[in-house]
Amino acid sequence: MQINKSTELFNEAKNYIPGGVNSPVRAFKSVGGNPIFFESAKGSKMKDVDGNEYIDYIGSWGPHLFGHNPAFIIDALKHQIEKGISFGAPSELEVQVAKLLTEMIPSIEMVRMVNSGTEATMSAVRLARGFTGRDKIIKFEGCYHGHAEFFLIKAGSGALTFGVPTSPGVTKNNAADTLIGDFNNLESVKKLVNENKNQIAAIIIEPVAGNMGVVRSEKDFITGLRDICSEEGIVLIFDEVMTGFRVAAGGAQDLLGVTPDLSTYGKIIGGGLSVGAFGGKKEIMEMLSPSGPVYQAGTLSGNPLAMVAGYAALRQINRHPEIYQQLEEKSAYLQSGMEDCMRILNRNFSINRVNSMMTLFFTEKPVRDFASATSSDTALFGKFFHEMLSRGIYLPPAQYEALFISVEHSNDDLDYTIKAFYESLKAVL
Ligand code: KE4
Repeated sequence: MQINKSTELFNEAKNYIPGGVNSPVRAFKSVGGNPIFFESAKGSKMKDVDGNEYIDYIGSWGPHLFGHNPAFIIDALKHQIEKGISFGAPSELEVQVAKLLTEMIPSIEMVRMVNSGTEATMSAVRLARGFTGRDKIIKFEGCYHGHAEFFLIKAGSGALTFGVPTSPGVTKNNAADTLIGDFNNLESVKKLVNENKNQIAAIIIEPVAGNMGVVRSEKDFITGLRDICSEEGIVLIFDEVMTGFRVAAGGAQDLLGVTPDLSTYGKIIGGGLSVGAFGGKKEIMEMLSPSGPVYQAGTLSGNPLAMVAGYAALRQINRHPEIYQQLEEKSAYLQSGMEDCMRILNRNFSINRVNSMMTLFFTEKPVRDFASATSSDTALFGKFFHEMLSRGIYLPPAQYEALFISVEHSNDDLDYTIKAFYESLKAVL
């Protein structure tokens, strides 16, 4: 496998871009080696600048439910691009997307479009603080909600991967207002709520965590959070940036049967373009400027080009809910094949999967929380990652991430991946 041009580009990139990348988790820091630079992608495949082809399980970190460059999104973009990319003024497309989101997610009575998951979660917390008049929030160790300061305390994803769960630059006051609960431990939440009576504006959670690796919230825990928030006047925010339209047509709130007060979205709802959204109860959302005093804004929020891509993706989901059964079958087939391989190799690493998001943890303990997730052997993961890469399988370059299966992953792709998995695991054990 030739990767000369990738390496040249990375060395050049480091002169102009911090760490040579525009998002840290892409940098291969935790797995070693240099990141691969890509040139094109279609369906389940990506091609790098040296002409190597890979089966892609990152899917741009979640957006590509339908694989890369699905025709129905490309056609929508081509049609719109001639008419206008961004107006900085309202367009019918924004109404269509907002209306469709409220039809597809029952808890969304009103919604505001933004440009990333971070903007969505950051704005949802500000709205909850404005609505309740309270300052504090509870987040959970290992959950990642984007890079707003008050989230970068014991965060997951890249922050955890690089061993800096609490980032420099986060002020003491920010940290003081962010309380940290233990995922799947309701007692830890009850303790924080009792110690901070009437001071907590919101509890924000990934209802199915993807950023400590995949860890599903347990029923008693997530229903207990709902009860606590209802009793204490705390806004329950489901961060569905990753799980929204990924784990079910109605997202994690549909799958788990728990209704949040606010939900945040990103990734899939942009069809691959920069779109985020937050929405929920009308009485809360109407606190947002210009209908209310809580300020939030964005130059490119709801821009027509992003809206047509997002609308095309959402409409495809709405018209074809059967894709989730297809994704379940594909993903279960891959998991089962991997487990068969581990049985042959006499290993029992934990695989956590919720529909088409999955993590192989290099630990033989069941993984149900942050502590068990971080018992994984990240060095072994790094070696495994490169063995798979050398066989043309592109996995997330970090243990504490989720991989994603798309509707475009064929049985041949999955069979080839299972074979590569066996050879790669054998090579590193
Ligand atoms: P963005 O600002 O990256 O669009 O979304 C932040 C975010 C918020 N909430 C959840 C649950 C998320 O997973 C994310 C972003 N996910 C990471 C992958 N674990 C994005 C990849 C990256 O940081 O490059």
